[in-house]
Amino acid sequence: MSDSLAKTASTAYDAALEVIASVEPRIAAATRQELADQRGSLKLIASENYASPAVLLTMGTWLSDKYAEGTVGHRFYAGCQNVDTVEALAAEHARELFGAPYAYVQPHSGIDANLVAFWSILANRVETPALARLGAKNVNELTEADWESLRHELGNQRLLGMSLDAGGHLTHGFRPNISGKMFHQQQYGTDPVTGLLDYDAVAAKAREFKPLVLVAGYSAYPRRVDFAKMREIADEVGAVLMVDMAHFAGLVAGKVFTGDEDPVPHAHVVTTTTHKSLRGPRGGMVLAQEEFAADVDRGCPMVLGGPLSHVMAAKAVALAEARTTEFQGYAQRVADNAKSLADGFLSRGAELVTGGTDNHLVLLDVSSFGLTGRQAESALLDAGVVTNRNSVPADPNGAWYTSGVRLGTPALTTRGFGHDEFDRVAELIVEVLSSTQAGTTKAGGPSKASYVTGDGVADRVRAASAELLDRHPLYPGLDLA
Ligand code: DSN
Repeated sequence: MSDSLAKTASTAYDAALEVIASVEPRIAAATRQELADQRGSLKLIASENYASPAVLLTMGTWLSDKYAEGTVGHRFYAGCQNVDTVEALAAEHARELFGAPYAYVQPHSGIDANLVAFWSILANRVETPALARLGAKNVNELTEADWESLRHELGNQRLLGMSLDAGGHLTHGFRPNISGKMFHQQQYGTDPVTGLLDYDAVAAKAREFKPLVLVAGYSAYPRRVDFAKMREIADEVGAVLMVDMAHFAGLVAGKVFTGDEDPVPHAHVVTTTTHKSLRGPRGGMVLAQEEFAADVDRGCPMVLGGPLSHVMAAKAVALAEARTTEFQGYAQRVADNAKSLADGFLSRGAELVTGGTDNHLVLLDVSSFGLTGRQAESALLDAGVVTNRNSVPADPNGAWYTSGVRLGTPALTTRGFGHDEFDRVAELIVEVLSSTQAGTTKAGGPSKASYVTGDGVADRVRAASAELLDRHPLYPGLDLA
């Protein structure tokens, strides 16, 4: 952003916060404080980023006030001409950026996008053939007996996805999640020795289980996936390949993942968020092959509430940004920086799941420091390093305490961090974790939550982080007290 635009943005935010403060000053204060906090900490949460002021400003408008259920040119409300413009533009940018035949930009989040994908797959592969068989145009025409039988059929489909502790997402068939309840589910994991995806094992499971849906994608797997291979597996068993690229959409958009690593040409349906490595507003999106377009289009109002028009507008702005060569450079730096971070850990003796990374994230196994993920996450937060604890494969500490900490490079790369800064970040993290010890419970046993960090370490690391952060200010030129 140029100096003069930064000045304009500062004025815009100051004015906006003054207006907000006139109604609820505590909200204005918390909003200002959030900027100060984000500016003052090392944000390493792999699913977070910093959207541009243009993206953020787009969300604060009266587009929010419009109901627009339906799709472009086919709404359940009058007066949607400007929402049509916004949604059509966002979808056009998405199609062109990703080379997708079809894009649906209404989902409010990644989970919503996945629900729309499940819905569209069930509609396309189960409901439509059943209706054709029964000679009905839609479910309203079915007899009660046929409707009961169709509901039974819809509710008895199979889904095979990556397990949560191997790096998959809750919505990939984790039993307590709706995806694990609406489908008969099985999960594939990673190789117990290498921690890597074993495509032969996935294929064997798929042959045995014969899922309707094979889900690929991850939220905590530090490696790339061969989507051509996943499609071969899906085709062999007659499954629909659904890829959740929420975490790595920015690396696909930025052409770091191409060929077999680009899910869009290989999957039937691709879902994503727009706010992680893609660096847009908080939201979701579905890309699909033409055969699924009509079913995905019925996402709202059959699965989703009314679209957030102000957020769709911000998606259009972010997608326009992602179509630039500047964004491609950013995406490559995200991946390069993740390697620098991983190398920084490995050279200091820390253990990483899979022994490294080739995407945007690193999964640090903190059991070698004698800590749970929860203790490590808290000790790091005390030192101004914001991470999130995460399970490692076959985690003995479960999904709450965990044995891992997940770290991602998208946010700090946006600030301008490079190799040297990420090496230093690894050094600081190792310093905190090496000087932290697990605490004890009231009964005197080992605690999974309490911890003690060596005297002065957190303050020293905070000061060292501040030097890095000052070198690469967040939203430079944005002058807000
Ligand atoms: N919240 C996302 C993440 O942190 O990966 C998953 O839903």
